[in-house]
Amino acid sequence: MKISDCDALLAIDVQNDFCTGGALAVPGGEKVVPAINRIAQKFANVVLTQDWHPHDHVSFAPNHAGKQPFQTIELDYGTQVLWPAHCVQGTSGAEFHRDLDVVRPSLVVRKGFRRGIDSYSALFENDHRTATGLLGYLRERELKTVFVAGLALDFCVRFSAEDARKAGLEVVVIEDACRAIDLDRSAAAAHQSFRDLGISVVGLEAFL
Ligand code: VGL
Ligand code: ZN
Repeated sequence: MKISDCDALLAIDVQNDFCTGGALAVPGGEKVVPAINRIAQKFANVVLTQDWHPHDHVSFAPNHAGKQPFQTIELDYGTQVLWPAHCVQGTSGAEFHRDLDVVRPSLVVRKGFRRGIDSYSALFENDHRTATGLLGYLRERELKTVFVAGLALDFCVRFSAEDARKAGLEVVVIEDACRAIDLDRSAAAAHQSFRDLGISVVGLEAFL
């Protein structure tokens, strides 16, 4: 695959809490780190996202009496999965994995920092209206294709890829550089959505 200056690599939420031993560990989450570091060498434009919640965030199960992690609640913007408390602002769980290359990226987008709304996507929060600013950045920088990798394939990678595609960008998900939570077949649902929306899925061999 030939990478051009109009391409961006978007590495989603490669943070301690999504890796082994973390508060919301994604199976094999840390395995994306060497893959992302290697691929990032090929890109002139690398963007990181960082899930960045206040301790009283609406998506945390412990903030809802009688609720357990992975149950859902209805909020005014729709159904919200309740998660274990994770990626709390300023904690070590919210830091990037220590081996992630944080030097090459030119932008870090924090998301999920409003108490009352979750943000899976790097572009829009879960109300699908509140912008993070990343779409404006991509447009102003005239970046046309977004390669997406990171955690978790079936939540933040999926929502980011969908929003970028719906905004008219070309989107390529680098499957081997992602890992899924896979709640209630959510990984299969993500793949179906990628097919429906014309989002490409490639493996690491595309970058050899
Ligand atoms: C994520 C659940 C809650 C993710 C973030 O990065 O996929 N999932 N917060
Ligand atoms: Zn989160």
